[in-house]
Parts: sequence; C-alpha cells; structure tokens
Amino acid sequence: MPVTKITERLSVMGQPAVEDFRDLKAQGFATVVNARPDHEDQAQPGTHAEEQAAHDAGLSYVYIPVTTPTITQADVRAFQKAVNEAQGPVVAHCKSGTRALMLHAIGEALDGRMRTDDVVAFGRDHGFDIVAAANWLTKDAARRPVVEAFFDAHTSSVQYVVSDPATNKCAIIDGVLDFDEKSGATATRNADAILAYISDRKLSVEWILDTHPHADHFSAASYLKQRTGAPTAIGERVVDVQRLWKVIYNWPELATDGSQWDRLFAHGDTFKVGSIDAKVMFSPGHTLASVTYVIGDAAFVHDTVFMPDGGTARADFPGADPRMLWHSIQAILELPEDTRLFTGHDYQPNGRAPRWESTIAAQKQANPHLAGITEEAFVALRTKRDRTLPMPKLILHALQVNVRAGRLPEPEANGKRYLKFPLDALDGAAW
Ligand SMILES: N[C@@H](CCC(=O)N[C@@H](CS)C(=O)NCC(=O)O)C(=O)O
Ligand SMILES: [Fe+2]
Repeated sequence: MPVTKITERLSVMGQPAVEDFRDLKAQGFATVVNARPDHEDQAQPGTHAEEQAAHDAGLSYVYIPVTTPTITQADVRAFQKAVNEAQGPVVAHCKSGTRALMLHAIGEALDGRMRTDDVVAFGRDHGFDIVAAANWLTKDAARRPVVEAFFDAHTSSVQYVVSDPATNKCAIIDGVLDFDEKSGATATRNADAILAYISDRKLSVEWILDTHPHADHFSAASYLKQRTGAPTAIGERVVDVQRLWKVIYNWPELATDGSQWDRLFAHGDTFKVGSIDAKVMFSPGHTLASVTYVIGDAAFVHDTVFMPDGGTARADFPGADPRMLWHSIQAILELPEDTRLFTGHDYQPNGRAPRWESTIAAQKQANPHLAGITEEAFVALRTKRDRTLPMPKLILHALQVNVRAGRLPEPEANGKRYLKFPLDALDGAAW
C-alpha cells in the first residue's frame, strides 16, 4: 500500500482495500479523499464501502469522483476544501493516485503557487505522469470568459462571476441574499464573498443578472446594485410571473411591468461583458420567465439541466410546464458541443462534492432525463417525479422578494419588514 507524501497535509496513493483504512488511521491520516467514480473496475470497493470503512476506522471521508478528461474547477475547489478543512493529514486516492495529484497540482497553479510550466516536472518528481494537468491549465487559460462559481450550501445554489480578462469587466449571475427562516434573519455573506472576489481581482461590474425569479432563496440583485451601482436585468416574461404572484399574494400595490429591474431582456437580445458577446435565450418551463445567458463559450442554464447525474429541474411551480422545459432544453442542446454549461443548483447526488460545470456533449451522453428519451417520456418522468417533491421550503418567502428584483418588503412604521403568506394557495403539502 505505497503512499506518496506530497506536502505536510497531503499524500496520494492508488486504490486502498477497505482493510487498509485502519492502517491509514494508524499512519496518522485524518481524512481519506476518494477521487474515483464507482464502477471503474470489479475490484474497487466503491464509495459506500469506503465511507463505511473510513467511519469504522475513525477517518473522515470525502467523495470527489473525477475522470481525467472531465475534471472541472469545482472538483479542484472541492479537493482544496477537503484538504484545508481536514483535522489532520489527508490521503487522496483514485486508481493509481494520478488524478488525486492532478487535482492538487491544478489547484496550486490556479492559485499562483505553481507555474503551469512546472507541473509536469512536479508530477515526475513524485513518480506520476500529470501531463493532463498541464494541458487542463493551458486550455483553461485560453478560455474566455473566466467563470468563478460560488456555491451556497444552504440552498445548493451556484452563483457566478463571469469576467472578461481583456477588460476586467464582469457580470454577476444569480447572487443569493442569505435568509434564515427560523430566526427571520437576513445577511449578505454570499453577496459579500462575491464582492470581495470582484474587488480582489479589480473587476468592474457591468451587469447584475438573474436567470429567473428563484423559488428557493432571495435574490441579492438589489443589494448588489446598491453596492456596485451596476444595472440589474432579467427576462422580460418576469411580468407574467409578477401577474401570477400578484393574485396569489393578493397584492394590489405590486407593479407588474418589470420596472423593478433596469433592463428586461427579450429572446435573442444581445449585450456585452467587456469585449465578450453575450446573448439571451428564453428557456421557460421551470418558470415562465427563465432565460439562459450565453456569454462567449459559457451558457448559464440555471434551472433547466443540472449536472448530468442530477437530471433536470422540476416543472411544477405556478406557471411551470414540463413540455415547455423539454423544448427549452432541446434549444440549449443545439449550442456547440463544447459549450460549457453552468447550472444553477447542485443537489450532490450520492453525497458527492458539489459540481456545476458540464458540456452539451456530456449532457447528451449521460443525463438520464435526456439521453435516448422522447418528449413524451420526459414529460411523464418529470411529472411523476414532481408529484413526489415537496414545495421548496422558501417558495412563499422568496417569490414576494424576487418579483421585486430582490427588494425586501418596505419597513412598516416601526422600521421592521414583514413577509406575508397565503394559506392553502399551493399544492404539494408534505405532511
Ligand atoms: N429542498 C429544496 C428544494 C428546492 C427545489 O425545489 N429546487 C428546484 C430548483 S429551484 C428543483 O428543480 N429541484 C429539483 C429536485 O429537487 O429534484 C428546498 O426546499 O429549497
Ligand atoms: Fe429555480
């Protein structure tokens, strides 16, 4: 069971047997990272058996399954997080240890602690061929735009800063305003992390975008506008969503003309992020107003398709329609095969680390809601699954804020803000 020490905190190794886990604990490791998808070969224990063995041996366990051609920045960040947050030394494995070392080396290079030119020699010095890591970095550097994701574990949402390295201009997509429904507290932790990134990189914000009026969290658009002065925008069909919820909330004062945003995009509208061309596609189905932003080679598809192992978004909210969602997804799948797709949620199937980036090719090949499925079969499976899903816990909280571009309700005479809930207005009670 050879283990190769890389740093004080990190070692890598080939596939251990479950019996080896106690020995790893005895060697002083605190955490095992498994970077290997299940079912690569017969002899492999698999994540459930490894997690159990780690637990029995008193080790923490993190599952970050990757294959060499499909490593994404999310995997690299998840790997760094596992190493940084471990209570002691970490041993990471895949089949041979190569992928584990690649995740480390890519992270070091992305954060400026290693040069791309030194990656191959670094691997060789430890007995590994990680040319693929150097190639990953070269390809990443050539990409426009730069996409940085911010995962909010409370709502499983992915927020993005999309920037143009040539001009340092950027757009923020789907910022989250924190809300704790038990105490009623709001906070700006997510949005402030985004603003800190923007200020560190000396970016200037051109757009504050939402892909749709979210049903599971508050939008930070209004707060971000206050802090940056940049214009807010959303798809123009948000006015239909406003009309729908105006009735549900019995809210005569709600303006339903979209005037709460600085710009309402029509299907096919174009705009720029710095020097990069961006285009708006309507993608209704999950909500009436959903849009996809295609910025350079990156498409922000939010709640249409999730990661290939996560299927698709639900289509049972007021104004939602599974058939419409199917057609929206088909239009997205007509984008070039290597378009990078960035999703808006990741619910971490099988407890894997969060991921958010895929490609058209990967969706077509591996998403069980899409690959080899007809429209009728999709509508049937979506409808069946949606019947089993409880309403998002914040849907009634969120819509009254999000149909006003993330503005909280105006304070009452005592200076406090209040939310209002209709009773017995939605189906989908989970008793
Ligand atoms: N448990 C989450 C569920 C949120 C939810 O329903 N998310 C939507 C996107 S806004 C979805 O498509 N979920 C798909 C699924 O849960 O399978 C909550 O209560 O907030
Ligand atoms: Fe959503």
